[in-house]
Amino acid sequence: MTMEPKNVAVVGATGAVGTEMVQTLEQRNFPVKNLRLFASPNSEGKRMSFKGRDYVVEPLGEDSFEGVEIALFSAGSERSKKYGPIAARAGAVVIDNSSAFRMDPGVPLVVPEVNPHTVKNHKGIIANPNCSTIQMVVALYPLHKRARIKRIVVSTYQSVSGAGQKGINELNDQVRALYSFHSVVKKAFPHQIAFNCLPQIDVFAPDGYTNEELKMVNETRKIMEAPEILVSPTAVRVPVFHSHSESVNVEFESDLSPEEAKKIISGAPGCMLVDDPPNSVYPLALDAAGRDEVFVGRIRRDATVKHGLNLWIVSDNIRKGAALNAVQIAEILQ
Ligand code: NAP
Ligand code: 3JN
Repeated sequence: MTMEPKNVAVVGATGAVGTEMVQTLEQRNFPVKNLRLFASPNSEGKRMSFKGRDYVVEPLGEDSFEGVEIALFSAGSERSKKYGPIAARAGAVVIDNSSAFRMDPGVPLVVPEVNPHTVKNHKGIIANPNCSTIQMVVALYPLHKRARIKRIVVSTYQSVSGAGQKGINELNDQVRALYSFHSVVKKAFPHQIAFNCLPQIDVFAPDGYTNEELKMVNETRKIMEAPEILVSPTAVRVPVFHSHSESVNVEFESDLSPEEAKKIISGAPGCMLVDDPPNSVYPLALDAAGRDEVFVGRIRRDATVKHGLNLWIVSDNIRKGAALNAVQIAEILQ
């Protein structure tokens, strides 16, 4: 089916996610009639390239969306809350990367490999899930369809690019500072991230979990349409530039052998099995960077519970965790 060219806007185009969105639209040859790029007033006049042409970044305003048919938002939840409904009222379908609308019952929360059928229910806004949730459900949903998941215990190892360009800069700057005996400056993270692991992503809720962890609980249930699944998360920031890794322990309702799980993952949309531990072959953050797939390995039985498996899941958080997932949603809309 040929896709009708659309007027597309990218809001937050100069950021880590926005830049990747523009590249992903180009790489997937998304049919763009006219492209508008929006960011903060600081970026006004900046030039970005798309399909060999230069585009000028414009400051975001209430009148930015006239004629826009698809608006990809990645400028933070405050901008989404304010400008998302304005864009939708102007006739655009908003695909929002922030948490602003994810748990709104009237807004589809979409991972194309899991619940593409929910896209059609949109009323102008579609939400893109959190990166840590996306890669986990892409890998677990095909296993859930076979053996029904009861409980997930997940620990994440999240790269600094999840905190945007400022997170990438901070790891870079701190490593350089430490190797030249300068003092370390901390802004993007609550502690030094270079040569460290921080068990805090975002702020703590009263129950002791961080917002990042609560997103994994609530979003997983909504996307998989399985409110009964129990999710016990710990989200950790690690000194890695790109890709999030996850250690995932799953309890199923019925038995699922590691061999069958590997077979299912091998054929599952968006997944790639990388699992040959004796030869030290398993998913790695460095290998996943810049790739589209969710990589799954170290699949093994957890003999301490009735029907348990352990897995190691790795994916590029800015790509499948944000930009690619959003562009895939736009492709479904066509
Ligand atoms: P980033 O690198 O800091 O980029 C932020 C973008 O927002 C920049 O383009 C910035 O423009 C723009 N912006 C900031 N204030 C603005 C304003 N007042 N008006 C218009 N544009 C404004 O952050 P990022 O990593 O790309 O993430 C951006 C957002 O995407 C996050 O806040 C989050 O909501 C979402 N996100 C989602 C996921 C996910 O898991 N799906 C992952 C990461 C991020 P300037 O360059 O001009 O400042
Ligand atoms: O820290 C990460 O690895 C992912 C961060 C995502 C993020 C960062 C700032 C604001 C989000 C998100 O997508 O949930 C938000 C937000 O929109 O709340």
